[in-house]
Amino acid sequence: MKEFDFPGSKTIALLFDPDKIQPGSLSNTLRIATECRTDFILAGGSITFNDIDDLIERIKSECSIPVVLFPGNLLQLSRKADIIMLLSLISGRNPELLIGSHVTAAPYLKRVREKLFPVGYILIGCGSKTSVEYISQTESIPSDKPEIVVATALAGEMLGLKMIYLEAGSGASMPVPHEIVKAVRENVTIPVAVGGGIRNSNEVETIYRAGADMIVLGNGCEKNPELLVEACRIRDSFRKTI
Ligand code: 1GP
Repeated sequence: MKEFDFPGSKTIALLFDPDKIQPGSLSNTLRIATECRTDFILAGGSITFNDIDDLIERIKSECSIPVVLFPGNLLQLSRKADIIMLLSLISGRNPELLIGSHVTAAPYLKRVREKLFPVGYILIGCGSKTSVEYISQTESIPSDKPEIVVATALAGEMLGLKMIYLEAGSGASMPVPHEIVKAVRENVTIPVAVGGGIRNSNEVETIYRAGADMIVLGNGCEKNPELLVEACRIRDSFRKTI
């Protein structure tokens, strides 16, 4: 397998949910993503109407950006991605999402061990209830309780997870507060990814400044590709200062 510097420092990941892609716009978004050197494409979503394999094949046929599987459920398992996030929903107490699904998936994933990347997935309550909260049947951590987020992230690191993903939820009314990103960054040594509800360049800059390594932008970039272009420009300016 080709070695990817995953997640790297100051990266932008563009998330495609197979159920939310606008017909006809994927090619254009991928062209823009390539032009602005988007680091990763994430593929996944909360429910499954459309086949994840089809989406990954299409992305790979149209661009060479590494594809990262971001599976919302067992129907979204695929060995076609370059990297597979093995997500543990550590903010919740749903045993299926802490170990049950992993047991079911392990024999299937055994053949692609080199692609696996274990991630501590932490939901932060940022406004109204999100799809991921409802579908996972878990409660997010309130955004005014940074100490609980930090303790959860620390536990994830101590258990051997390789990245913490702070998730406000797709379409969240506001992103994860920068104070939370900063508190987690100061307490764990593994990379920190942040996603959900990021809609403008100020938010991208604030979240990077708070210490995020990876910023995840969702399908909103299809409607507003300028956000992706701006986010990559901000990433480049942060990289120059590292
Ligand atoms: C969701 O973090 C991602 O898992 C992206 O969210 O669609 O709100 O950008 P948005």
